Amino acid sequence: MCDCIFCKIVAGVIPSMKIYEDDDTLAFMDVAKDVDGHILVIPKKHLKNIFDCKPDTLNSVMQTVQTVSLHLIKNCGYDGVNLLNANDESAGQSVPHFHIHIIPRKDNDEINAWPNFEGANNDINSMFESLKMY
Ligand code: DGP
Repeated sequence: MCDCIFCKIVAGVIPSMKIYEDDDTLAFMDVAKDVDGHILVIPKKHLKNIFDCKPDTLNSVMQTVQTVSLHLIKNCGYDGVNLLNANDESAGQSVPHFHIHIIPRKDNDEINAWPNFEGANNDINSMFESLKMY
């Protein structure tokens, strides 16, 4: 087996608290204990991050993200969710198996789930020129 924590969770070698599962994806509690209800959604197949995923995988992962998020809203008393995702070590990815974090939110819960960026260094027009795809 590949030496990946999340592959071991998929295989049942490492226990996890499963929230939802289907043929292609798994949603389980994140062990970080950083915020109430922190959930991860992963593809069962080992793919490092979004750069490696084919459209079918992205589709199935995002469908599970939506299914779990709607469950949080309809059945668990939450009002919204933040979705967080890091791709590559440069972006802060610590587990090299693609995953989306779901952070359940309630009105006025005062959770800071959005980065406090320090401000852009470059003019938006020069950034647009360097980033545009056509
Ligand atoms: P990231 O830094 O975006 O790659 O997030 C990785 C997350 O994985 C982090 O929030 C903690 C979580 N995590 C790491 N090891 C385990 C584990 O063994 N079980 C569970 N449930 N979560 C884990």
